[in-house]
Amino acid sequence: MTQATNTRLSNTSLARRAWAIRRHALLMAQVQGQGYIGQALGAADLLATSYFHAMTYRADDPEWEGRDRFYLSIGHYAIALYAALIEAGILPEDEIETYGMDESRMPMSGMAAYTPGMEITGGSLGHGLGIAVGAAMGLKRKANPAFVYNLLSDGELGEGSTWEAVMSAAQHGLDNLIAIVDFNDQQADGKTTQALARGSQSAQWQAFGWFAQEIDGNDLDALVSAFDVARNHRAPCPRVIICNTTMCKGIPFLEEREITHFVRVEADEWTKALAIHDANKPE
Ligand SMILES: Cc1ncc(C[n+]2csc(CCOP(=O)(O)OP(=O)(O)O)c2C)c(N)n1
Ligand SMILES: [Mg+2]
Repeated sequence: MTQATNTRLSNTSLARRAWAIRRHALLMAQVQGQGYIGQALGAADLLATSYFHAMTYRADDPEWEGRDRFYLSIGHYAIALYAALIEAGILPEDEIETYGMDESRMPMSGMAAYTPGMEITGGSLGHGLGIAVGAAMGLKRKANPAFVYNLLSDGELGEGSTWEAVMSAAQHGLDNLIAIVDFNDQQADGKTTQALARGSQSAQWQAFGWFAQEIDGNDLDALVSAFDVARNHRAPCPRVIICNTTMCKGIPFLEEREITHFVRVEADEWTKALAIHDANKPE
């Protein structure tokens, strides 16, 4: 009989989990010498909070019916989710060296068909929230109490299909749906706030009938509190946590780069990045 993983860790332990997620991602990016490492470093704290505080799942049975679902809209963030799945024991750590290679279960853009724990294929942006709405409706009809989490990016806020899904979730009162927006103020070749996602994000989601919180997405205390509040909120409406994050968080010489959507780094710089990271291991 497998046990439900329902780990509620202290914030010190969560910091260790986030550190380990960043390390797995750095090792994967090093295999290719390039990749979406900025996103993985930025989202590591919200992933640690999802997988080691908020979600219920069984590491040895990733398709267990009672699991909370984690839907990654943004296929290019796959490296970040692989790192979390490795840390959660759903993917084996020794597959890190296959990252992005032919026949690997960890291709650079996430594919549900190949990878345990990767619930949807999300390369074409703007579809994850719509899929999550359908799944949340289905779970309700089956009286399954699981939550559906959808991690979407600030770039996806410029997709009309995202806002159709936002309206639909509110219309159907999907209180089992929690959207997490990684608001890193980058969308490939410029700032999100200089494109379509301007103004108060929480006010916009609230106007559509959602319960919205906006937090520092690299602050574990704020994340834990926001996830708890989102899960326990009473009103019959969907919930969103807008996480303001810093791309490449924790590696200052990468944080300083102007364009961090796809990072290429020389071999000696990966070594330097890992050394900086390892020196900052939490107690
Ligand atoms: C429908 C669609 N349009 C365009 C793209 C090309 N594309 C890939 S990533 C990306 C940036 C999207 O913004 P965000 O996810 O916030 O980027 P990041 O924070 O990772 O830089 C774009 C435009 C795509 N994958 N799908
Ligand atoms: Mg972005």
